[in-house]
Amino acid sequence: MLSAVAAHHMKLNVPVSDFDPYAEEVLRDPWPYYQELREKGPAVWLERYSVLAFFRHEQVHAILSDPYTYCSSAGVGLTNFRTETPWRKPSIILEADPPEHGRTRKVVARILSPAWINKLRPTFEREAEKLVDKVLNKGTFDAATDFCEAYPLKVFADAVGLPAEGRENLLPYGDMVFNGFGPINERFKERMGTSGQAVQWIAEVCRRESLTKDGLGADLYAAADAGELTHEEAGMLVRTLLSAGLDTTVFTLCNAMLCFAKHPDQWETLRENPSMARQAIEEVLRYEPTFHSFYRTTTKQVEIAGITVPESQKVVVFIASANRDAQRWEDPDRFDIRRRASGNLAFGTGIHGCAGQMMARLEGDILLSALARKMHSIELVGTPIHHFNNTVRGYTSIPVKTTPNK
Ligand code: OVM
Repeated sequence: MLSAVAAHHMKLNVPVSDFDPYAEEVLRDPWPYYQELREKGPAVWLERYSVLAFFRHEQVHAILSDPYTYCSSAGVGLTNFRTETPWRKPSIILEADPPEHGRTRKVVARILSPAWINKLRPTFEREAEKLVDKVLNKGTFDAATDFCEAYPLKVFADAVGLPAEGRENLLPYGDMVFNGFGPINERFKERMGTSGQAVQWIAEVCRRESLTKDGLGADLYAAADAGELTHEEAGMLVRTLLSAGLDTTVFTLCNAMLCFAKHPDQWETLRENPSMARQAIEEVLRYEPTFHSFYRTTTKQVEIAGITVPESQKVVVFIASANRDAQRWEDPDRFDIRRRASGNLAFGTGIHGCAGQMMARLEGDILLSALARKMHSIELVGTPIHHFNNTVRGYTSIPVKTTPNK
């Protein structure tokens, strides 16, 4: 007799795989797995988790562009909020559907719009200069902790309006959030077990009284005063900024540093043309995206790439794999800052596309241009230590040696 799982994938008529996106060897180097899975067909049944997985750019893009069929309110992780209890109160922007989503998204989009955040540019630039001078002075340093963590923990946390004390809770909290989009595995449980204090601290600093009067947090509460949100919702959206805004940018900066340490010719190109910083960041996001996968849940039976997907089915899209799809990118496994990398799916796409992407690009652009003007070379002097997380990829340590420009 067929097992229920085997019967399920046969009904869907798609290849089945025992691929585990959360296994250590996959997290360490997912790229060969993604390639093999893209080649299997437009969709693959992951029997371990009973989800339908998409690895090609075409379907990933199509799914993210249709939020009515592929909804977020049942959770954008493996956990189905209709049948299981989420580990924290669902996000009122990420884990919400239209029309409710539109109201919160509109406010967040405004405070993170280019016009709004460009006010931050002078401060971000000043802090970048200071930090770059400091590490170049040291010569040998840990790019992950001394540089990639230090910058967002200073400038982004300041921009939100957080107190200086307690910021060591931010990365552990984010780590829990991003582990929480995967299965309730040992990795998640271990983090949960040690992060009670971080949850407590986050709840505390989301309150209006904890925030400065002139930050993004205060802007959210001002939107509540204006009647666009309730005050409780403003607090929930501060939690969104703190959940989504730190680990992501820290790891993206780590990935950028490692890309350039490993591709000195590309560093040479950027150093000769510091104005290429923004497009360089875009290629880092394509080639080594921080966010790897998230989920949607079907609201009705739907046909995609000739497959009939039943209602209430969890589907997982591998945005990182889409970024290396040879059907979409020429020579996808080559890191090349000269290519046109826009259209990559590192920030997702559609109505849930990253609301903070302009902030992320601003941080990356400013740091990379400061480095390009001041740093001659960067070289690994030890083995980077990978940070294992169910959803995001980054590092806890990147030992480097740099030389300044003459
Ligand atoms: C949120 C949230 C948390 C993590 C990530 C994210 C990528 C949003 O709490 O709304 O977007």
